[in-house]
Formats: sequence, structure tokens, C-alpha cells
Amino acid sequence: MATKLDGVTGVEAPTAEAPRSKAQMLKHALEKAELAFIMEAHNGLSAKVVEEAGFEGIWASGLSMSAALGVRDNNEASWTQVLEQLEFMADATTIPILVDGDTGYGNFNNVRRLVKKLCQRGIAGVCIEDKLFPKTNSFIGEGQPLADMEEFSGRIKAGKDSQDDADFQLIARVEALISGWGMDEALRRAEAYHAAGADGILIHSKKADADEILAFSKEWAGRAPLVIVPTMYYATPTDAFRQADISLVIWANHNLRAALSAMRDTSRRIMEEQSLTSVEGAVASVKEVFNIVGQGELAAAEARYLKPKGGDFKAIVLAASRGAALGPLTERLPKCMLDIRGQPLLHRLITALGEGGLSDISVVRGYKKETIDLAKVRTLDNDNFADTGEAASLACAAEQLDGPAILSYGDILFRSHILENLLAAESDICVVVDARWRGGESRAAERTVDLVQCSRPFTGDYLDEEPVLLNAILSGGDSADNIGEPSGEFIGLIKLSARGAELVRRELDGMAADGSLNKADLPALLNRLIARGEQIEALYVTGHWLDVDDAFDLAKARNLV
Ligand code: SPV
Ligand code: MG
Repeated sequence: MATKLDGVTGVEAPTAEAPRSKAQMLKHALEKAELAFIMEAHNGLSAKVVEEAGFEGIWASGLSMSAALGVRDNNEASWTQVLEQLEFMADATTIPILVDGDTGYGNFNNVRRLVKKLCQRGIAGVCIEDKLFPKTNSFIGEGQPLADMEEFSGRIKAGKDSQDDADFQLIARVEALISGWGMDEALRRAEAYHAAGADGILIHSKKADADEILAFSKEWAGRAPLVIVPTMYYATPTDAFRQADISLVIWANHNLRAALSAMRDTSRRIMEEQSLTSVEGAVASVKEVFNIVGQGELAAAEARYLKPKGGDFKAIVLAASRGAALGPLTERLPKCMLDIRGQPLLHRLITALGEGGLSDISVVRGYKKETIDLAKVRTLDNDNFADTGEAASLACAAEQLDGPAILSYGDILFRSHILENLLAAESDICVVVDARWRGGESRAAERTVDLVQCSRPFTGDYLDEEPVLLNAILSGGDSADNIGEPSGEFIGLIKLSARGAELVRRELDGMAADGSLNKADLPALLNRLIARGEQIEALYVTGHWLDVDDAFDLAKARNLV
């Protein structure tokens, strides 16, 4: 196959190095030995679709961009309005855009400014046609007037002299065949435009067969890359273009036309049926829309750049106990290290805390402490775990109670909104209470449940902003009668403000002093604070969390995560 770059020098198209800039990519598509294809787009979304499909470049069609704006292809959209569309398209994609620059929007002077602006917006190339401003689409009418060849050559020179990017491509579009001026005139003009500096020639035809295009190509003999738009001679096999040494095929308007058909059909159906039912499966899902515009990237960026709510909080995770109710399962591992669908429970808990913005995390270990070895997590040890309870474990982390903190049992998992709402609570001490403990939980009576009694039952009235207070919480061994009608179950998650943390630390000291620390659980500590007159807020939730006390919980957790 003859080289397409330069029939005179025979310089080979560059193939060894991957092109980098978008302009270099377009230049490469024009100059390489293989036939290249670019596809029409008319806005950011369609440009993304073109890239997604795997095309080497985008044709920013004048007809399609105009139609998408609801105007005619007669320069009714101003060139700066087109420029705005192009900017969205370029930002949305990584492949080069060849823009349909119509006539260049005026004379040489307008072309100069156009090319400067296109380079600034990261557009790889422009195609200008040898007609007069305001232009008319080539498929409308017969014998449209052509620009004077010398004057149009001046537009090309001016454009090439104005490009700030050395690789920017300017394609000259020859309309002589369409306007009925014949093959000789088409070749004469193509030669003149090439001599004026055009990087390629677009030879346009509105015939239903490719005869005149192929004849032109034969005469042209590879003097510069040839570009074609087979909209009207669409039935010609693509191999005929390959054999004719065409460089670039533009599929010029098919996304706009596909969108028009689909939008008409969808609107008509919804209008007729007054329902979305039959349409829903036929259109892209909302999720697909989120995906193509990169919603996931924004979520990742938010996690990276927004100050997380939990950033000021330390976390203390109480993970010292074995979980004896799990029997042989915890012979070699504490229950917090049991596998929940491929990940230890504690790892999932740490991840959930991290996603809430907490990065200073302490884990109090005890049983089989050597199995708990986590990167980026402080480990503190309650070596007396067998004879002590949660309060003593918390006391091992007392030094960390030097500011706002989240306390968590080591055997729970919860959805992110629970932690988010807890972090937003304004009280000094706030505990999370599941109001649904009785409704769905017939096993509640058999389980070790930290029942609580609150100032008000859960009503579901989310507009009620009056805080709910914890009146009492059932401590280990206490009879359920002690707390009256329970309002819910403490899930094992507490928020402490700096003052709250200070109160807890003092209470732990008091418990150590009066000898009650070693046997106390967390509820005992909370009850002491209540008895002292401290207000503890209860944040009601309804499910969306789990704990792992026994094999039944474990199975449930494994199914849920
Ligand atoms: C366009 O897509 O706007 C073109 C190509 O200029 S054509 O409509 O075939 O003239
Ligand atoms: Mg056009």
C-alpha cells in the first residue's frame, strides 16, 4: 500500500512512538498507514459515547451541534456558542476533536481568531470549507457559490500562521464536486489549499456512490492525507476506501440522528401510555447516566478532599473479649477476628470508621491478642481480660480520651449513616439505640441485649428535634425489670464530645478508686454518669447494624455483608 503521508518524499507515517497531545493523536490518525475513523458528537455526553465506543477521534459536526441546539446549519449558532460546546466535549474526553469550522466564520481574520481559540480549548484540528459565510449545509440545494480560491487559500495560511500548537491540524474542504464545478476544479483547488499549508484535504460528495471520490483519490495520488464523509454514499464498502488510500473517514451525523429517533420514540410512548412502564427497560438506567459522567470519581474526590466530619474524633474499639458463646469458633481467634465474607469483622469495622473520617483508631485487645495486628491502628492491651469487663478495657485506653471520641464494641457493624448522624449529635454523650429491637427480633429475649429506657419512645417523627435522653440501661446481670418498659437496644456505639470524654475518664478513675472498675460493663459506666446527673442523649436508629454474639449472629452477619 502506498504511504499516505507524502507521495513526493515517501516519508513513512510515524508509528513507533505513541502520540501524546490530542493534536498529535489527530495528526497520527491522518498520517498513519491504516484507514482511521472518527465519529460525530454534538455535546459532552455524545463525545463520551464516541470515546467509549473506541473511536480514534471525534467529529464535532456543525450540522449536529446546530440541530442539538435546535437551530439550522446556517451559522445561526454563533462561533463562540459552538466554542462553548467544544469545550465541554474536550473536557469530557481524552481523544482528539476535529471540529467542523464551516467557512471559518468570515474571512482570514476570523479564521485567525478561531484557530487561536481552538488551540486554547484543546481542540486538535479544524476543517474549513471553501464556501461563503453564512454557510448552508452542503446537502441543501444545488450549485452553492464557492469562495474565490485565492481568498480561501488566504484563510488557510492565516489559520496555519495562528496556531499556537505546532501539531494542530487544519483540513481544507473542497466543495467543487458538490457545487458542480467538476473534477479538474476540485483537483486545482485541492492543490492550491495543500500549497497554502492545509494538513489534509476533505473531498466532499453528495452522490449516492463513491465514484467521484475514488476518481479524485486516484488523481490526487497521496499528495496529502484525504478525508471523506460517506453520508450519501454510505453503501460503499469500507474496503473501497482502504484500497483508495483514503486516510480518514468521518461518520458525520449518526449519533444526532440516533438520538433523534430514540427521543421521538420515547416521548411518543410516554405521551400515549401516560406511564413509564414500557419505556423503563428500553432506556439507559439512571445509574448508567451517573457512570458515564463519572459520578464515582466525585465520590472518591470527596473522600479525599472534603474534611470528613469524623476528622476531629478518635475512635476506641473494645475488642478484648473472646466471645465464648461462639464456642469452638473462637478457640483460636477472638470473635472480632472472625471472617465475615472474606474479611475479619474488625477490619470491616475499622473501614467503616475510616469512611466516617476517623483515622486515629485504638483497639483494646485481650483474648488471643497476637491475632489482632492491624496497620495504622493503635493497639492497647487489657491483659486481665479474662477477669475484667468493658469498663476495664476502656480504662486501658484512658489516655486516648483527651478529646472527642467514638467508642465502639468490637463486634458490631453498621451502615455509614448511623456513624454520620452520631458524629453530628451535639450532646456531650450520645448513645445509639435501635428502636426496632422487639419488632423484628424475636430472639431478643434469648440474646444478651443492652436494653435501654429512654425519655420518649421512638416515634419516627423526623421533624421532632427535641433530644431523646437515656434514663437507664440494663447492665450485665441486672433484671430487665430494673428499667421498666424498654425503648430499644444499645448497639454499642457512643459519641463523646471533649467534655464527654473528660467525664468518662473521671468516672473510670472513680470506678478504679472504689473498686468497681474491673467487673463493670459499659452500661454500668453510663448508669453512673446518669446517676451523677449527666444527660446522655439517645440517637434512635431502626436496624442497619448488626452484632455478633453467637453463631446465629455470625451466620446473619455473613449473609448480610
Ligand atoms: C457536518 O457534519 O456538519 C458536515 C458534514 O459538515 S455534511 O453535513 O456532510 O456536510
Ligand atoms: Mg458542516
